[in-house]
This record gives sequence, C-alpha cells and structure tokens, in this order.
Amino acid sequence: MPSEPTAGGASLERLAGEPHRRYNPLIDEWVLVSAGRGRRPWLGAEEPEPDGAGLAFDPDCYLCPGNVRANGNVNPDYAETFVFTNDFAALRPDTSIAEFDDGLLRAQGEQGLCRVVCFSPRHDLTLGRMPAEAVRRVVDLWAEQTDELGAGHRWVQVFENRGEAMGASNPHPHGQIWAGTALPGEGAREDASQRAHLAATGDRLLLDYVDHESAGPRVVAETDDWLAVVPFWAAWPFETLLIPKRPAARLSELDERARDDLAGVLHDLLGRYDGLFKRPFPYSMGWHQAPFGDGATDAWQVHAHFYPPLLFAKVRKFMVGYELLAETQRDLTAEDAAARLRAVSVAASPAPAQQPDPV
Ligand code: H2U
Ligand code: ZN
Repeated sequence: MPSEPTAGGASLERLAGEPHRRYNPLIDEWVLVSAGRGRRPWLGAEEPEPDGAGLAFDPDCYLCPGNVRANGNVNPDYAETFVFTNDFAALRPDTSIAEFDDGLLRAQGEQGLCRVVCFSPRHDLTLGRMPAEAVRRVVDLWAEQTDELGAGHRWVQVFENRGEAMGASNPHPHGQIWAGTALPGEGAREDASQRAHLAATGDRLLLDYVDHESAGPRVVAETDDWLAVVPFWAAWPFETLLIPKRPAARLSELDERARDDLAGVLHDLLGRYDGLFKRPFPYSMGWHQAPFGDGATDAWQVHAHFYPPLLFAKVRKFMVGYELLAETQRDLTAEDAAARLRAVSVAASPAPAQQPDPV
C-alpha cells in the first residue's frame, strides 16, 4: 500500500498515535478517534461458533415459500426472490395529516410504503453465501424497486438488518425497502454535501473520494468497478463504504458489468466480515441513492454503507454516553480496521448454486 500523503504536517502515523477528530464530508460531521490508547480492541483469535442446524426450509419461518405470515397471508412458492408489502408497515400511503404548526411544536404528514424483500427461498443462505447469479437477481430487484417506488416518492431506502444484534427478526435472508415523500435527515445531509462539492469542484464527491482511497491503506476490497473502504471518518469499528468507480446516481444506472461485479464484491466483503470473528457478522447495510424529484443526479454517486456493531467477537460497540451527548468516538483507527479485514482469507468465488431442498 502506498503511504498516505501528509496534509498540514500531520502524517497518518501521527494520527495513529494520538487522539484527534476526523471530518466526514458526506454528512458534514466530525468523529473523535481516540487512537493510541493502550486498550487495543483485539483479543486474538476466537473459537469458531458451532454451526447451526442450517435448515434449508423452516416450517416456522414467515418468509419461507408456502408459509403463512403473521397476518394470515400465504407466501407463494417462490423460486428466486419475493417482495411483499410489510404487514406492519411504518409508512402508509393513506395518511391525511397535512401540517401541524404550534410555534416550536411542528409536525407534518408523511406518506409512504414499506416492503420486505426475500433474497432467496433458502432459509439457510446469506447474501454473502448465495451464488453470484442469485445475488445479481437481488441487485436487479433493488434497482427495479427503487425506480418503481421513486416514481411516487422522494426517498427510497433499501436496507438489510442482519443478525439479532441489529434487530433482524428472522435469519431468513431478507431486507427491506421504505419509500417516503420527505427527504430524511441522513439523505438531506448527503444531498447537501454532494451538491456543494459538485458546485465547488465540478466533480462528484464520492468519485473524488474513490480516487483518493484507491489502493490505499483503508481499502478492504477493490475491483475494476467497485471500491470497499473503511472510510477515513468511520464511526462504527468495522464500518465500510462500498462505491462504484464509474458515475451512477442510482443502482438502475449501473451497467451489466458493474452489477455482475457487485455480486463478487459483496461475496468478498461479507466473507471478510464473517471470517473476522469466525461467526456470522451482524450489520445494518443500506444503499443511498439520489433522491427523486429534483434532478440532482449529477452530484450523486450511489453507495452502500455497512454498519456492523461488533468491536470483538462477543463485544459490541455501544453508541452511548459521549457519543449520544457530544459526538461519535472510536478507538480503533480506520486503517487498523481495514488491515484486519484485509487479513481475513475468503474463498475466491461465491458458493456454487444449490437447489432448494424439496419443501
Ligand atoms: P427485519 O428482520 O429487518 O425486522 O424485517 C422483517 C420485516 O418483516 C419486519 O419489518 C415484517 C416485519 O414488520 N413482517 C411482515 O411483514 N410479516 C410477517 O408475517 C412477519 C414480519
Ligand atoms: Zn425461512
């Protein structure tokens, strides 16, 4: 890896040894990095967890094909992917509140839709262990759903909660899509930063960031089309940012090659996560794509954030105390986290296609 260029006299080596703050240009916030504390968040190798039973079909799972959901609906006998409207949706299309304004007390109505996306009929697979062609179908589905929901909503949030630690309700490989008429806070901050960067430089912020990070010390996985890095300003211990290297404001703008390549990069990245502590790695991940409705797509670059909560195998990072009251803090530097993820060995290609067991 080439050494980091120094800026303002402080080298990356100095940053590794003393507390400092790093700037997140995507959301215009700072994070405190308490580097150089004696307490290193690494306890050595952990024993692998015994493998679970790994049922291909679970009769009690509300996402498996043919099973009955909580509201009595029956899932079709799907063979690839399956999308349905969330039976307990947080956003609904039929709300009628327009505005509430009482001085400091303000509210506004919000219309939207929530969908659940089953990635595979197989209960025992994960996005990182699915065959490449099956992951590619999920990528196409995310892209189609985004554009379909974007026709009537301002923000479409595609995401996956994986593992009980992140609140996932079920191990069956699945994600969610929420679409709403408002631009939510995180989307608004990224929108403002990317527009400002385009106005100031004529370039997309995240493509400039790709140029800066490529082949550098924070890279976890890199191909011709994709870059996965622990961002310089990472908040969570092993947080990563996954960015396509060529301009694309949304998933639907990715070409065939980039979509195929994404399946391989996800296999690699998620394999590293699972290999890091030799157990299924919990995370929340999601795609940020250009908002719909006002044409700022030339400023935007689609990207995925992965936010895993673990610091060690059995210790999660709590965003409490200083983080809640002042600002986000971490001990492990982004460079250390990336080196640890790079050191994990991952099987070169995704698992071969397997037929679902008869149900
Ligand atoms: P999570 O695992 O990320 O919570 O996603 C599962 C979603 O599935 C959750 O939002 C919905 C829950 O509301 N769900 C249904 O729509 N139908 C069911 O029968 C159970 C769960
Ligand atoms: Zn299932």
